[in-house]
Amino acid sequence: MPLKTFYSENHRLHFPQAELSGGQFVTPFERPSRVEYVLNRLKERGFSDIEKPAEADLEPARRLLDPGYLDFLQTAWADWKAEGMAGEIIAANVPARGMHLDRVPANIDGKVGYYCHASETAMTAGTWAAACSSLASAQAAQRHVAAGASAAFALCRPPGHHATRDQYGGYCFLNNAAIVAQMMRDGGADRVAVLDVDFHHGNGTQDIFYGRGDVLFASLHGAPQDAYPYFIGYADETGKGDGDGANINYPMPPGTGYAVWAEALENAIARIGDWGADALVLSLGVDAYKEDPISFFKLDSPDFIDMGQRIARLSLPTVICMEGGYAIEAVGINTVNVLEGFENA
Ligand code: FKS
Ligand code: ZN
Repeated sequence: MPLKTFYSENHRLHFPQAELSGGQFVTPFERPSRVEYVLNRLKERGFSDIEKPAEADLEPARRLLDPGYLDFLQTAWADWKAEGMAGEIIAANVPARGMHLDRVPANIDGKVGYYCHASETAMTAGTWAAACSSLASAQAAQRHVAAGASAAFALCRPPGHHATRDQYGGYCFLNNAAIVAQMMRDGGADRVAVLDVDFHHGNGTQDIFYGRGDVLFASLHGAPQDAYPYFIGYADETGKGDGDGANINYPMPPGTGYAVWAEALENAIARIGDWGADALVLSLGVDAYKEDPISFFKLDSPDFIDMGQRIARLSLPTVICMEGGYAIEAVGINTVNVLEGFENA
């Protein structure tokens, strides 16, 4: 069965004008055209089975995440406008060292700070709807795999892996990969692995499963000393309690090329295999690419084919969720290269 894609054009409802970058507001790197490039490349390479997903099912999200956070996401824009705020939602004040980390302000400006961990990410009128449509694609891909397909591709936008159980940031609002992993558990998989190959550490996914032994998280990423999200993603974060040993980080320094990166991948794949995963969620970002404007690894386009081949050797039912990648013209090629490698392994 050829790999099927799930995709909703409602991602376009999320297109903020502002990203705080280098002390300026710039057009966000995470922009709608990214997925247009992926779509075009999919069609070009014969992945023509592309389906619009049914509406998102928020029940699994409510069980896995903080319900107060979901309510906030849903009502933030209306509350922001009701306070007379002129622009897009941007967090200006976040709880810092020595302050209360667990008291939710009543004021919307305060709430935004409470539920946000990175102020580069703006919210707009359509953000919630777009985040739901992104989740809908991931969920449809999960159902497709649950129904017997070996794999499916969710062309998610906005991405998800930085979203925790109660915070947005890093262009992410709902953690699609984590919600899908939970749905696979609910559907009968005893052990689910989430492999995150996006350049950035999947702090949200790590956070959600850190204390659990039934979902393993493995991430290859730019070392936190040098890369967003800066305060998490070290190799010594290995899980806690029941989750002890079920969190594996591979932080790597600026300039890392495919030889070193692929060694980390092989290690992650071996660990996932040994752990006895029954199903896999792949957080697929292609920002490890050498020309990516906000990342510092040196992968080349053919490397993404090899990446897909290696991951396919796990031979697990796999839901692939799109995450980042900003060298826009190459995003389509690199993403579809992973899928082709995966298919033709
Ligand atoms: C630019 C700095 C950007 C934020 C980076 C966010 C990366 C997001 C991502 C995702 F997959 F979520 F989209 N800092 N001046 O690529 O991990
Ligand atoms: Zn990324």
